Amino acid sequence: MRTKTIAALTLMGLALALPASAHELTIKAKSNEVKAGVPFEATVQSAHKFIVPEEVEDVSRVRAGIFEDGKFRESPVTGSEKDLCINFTVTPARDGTMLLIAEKDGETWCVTSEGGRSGARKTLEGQGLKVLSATKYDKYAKAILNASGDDKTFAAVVGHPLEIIPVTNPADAKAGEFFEVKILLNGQPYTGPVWATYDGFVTEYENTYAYYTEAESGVAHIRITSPGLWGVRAMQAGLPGAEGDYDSRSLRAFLLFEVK
Ligand SMILES: [Cu+2]
Repeated sequence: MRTKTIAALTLMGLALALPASAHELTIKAKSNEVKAGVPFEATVQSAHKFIVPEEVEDVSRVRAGIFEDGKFRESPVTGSEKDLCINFTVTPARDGTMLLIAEKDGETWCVTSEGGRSGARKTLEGQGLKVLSATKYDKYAKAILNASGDDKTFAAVVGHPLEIIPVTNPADAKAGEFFEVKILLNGQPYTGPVWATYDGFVTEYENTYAYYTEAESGVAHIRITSPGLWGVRAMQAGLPGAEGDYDSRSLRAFLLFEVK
């Protein structure tokens, strides 16, 4: 009886927990013109549909900026309830390819006897809730802008715990051809699912991607099928937790680039 109740609660909890956990963190630039010394505006988005802004993340948990000359230069971030995104501005030191990054230090999401709740396991237990599972969702996004033939900036490794790194220069990406990426999980080759999609592929349905493959020893190939803004996504669940706070950690990564 007790087992059945817990199973039912787990299912109910999962149903409640999944919508919140499936928000994806992406970056969208307001233009494609990169010029040294000229402020460049971009947004951090959180949504279930690719590149359709839906929710303003907690700005205290989001960092965004430019990755240049081997360093992350963080910019101030401002939430916009009107545009449902987080705005930031960077000023590149150089012309050429620019790499923008966004990171979300996720809150712990618990499946409890009362449904999905955010908060550390011990905090919620302290409130008398029965916590069935506690997961921390950390998210990372990179956007490559203004890629060009002789600029290797696109291949920079920024050091995110889960990171998608292009092997193919986005400047060479073409519809009908394969785009190769390298994926690292804590610096080691990642093996697991990879999704990809592009702006406009679908606007009607959530969590719907144009392409699926699996990375083998850190390598995945995505067949590009359209010009436009592309996003490649990988995720890893079940990483070690932190006693009392969360049982496991889940990582999401998104790589964005423009196909001409
Ligand atoms: Cu969600």
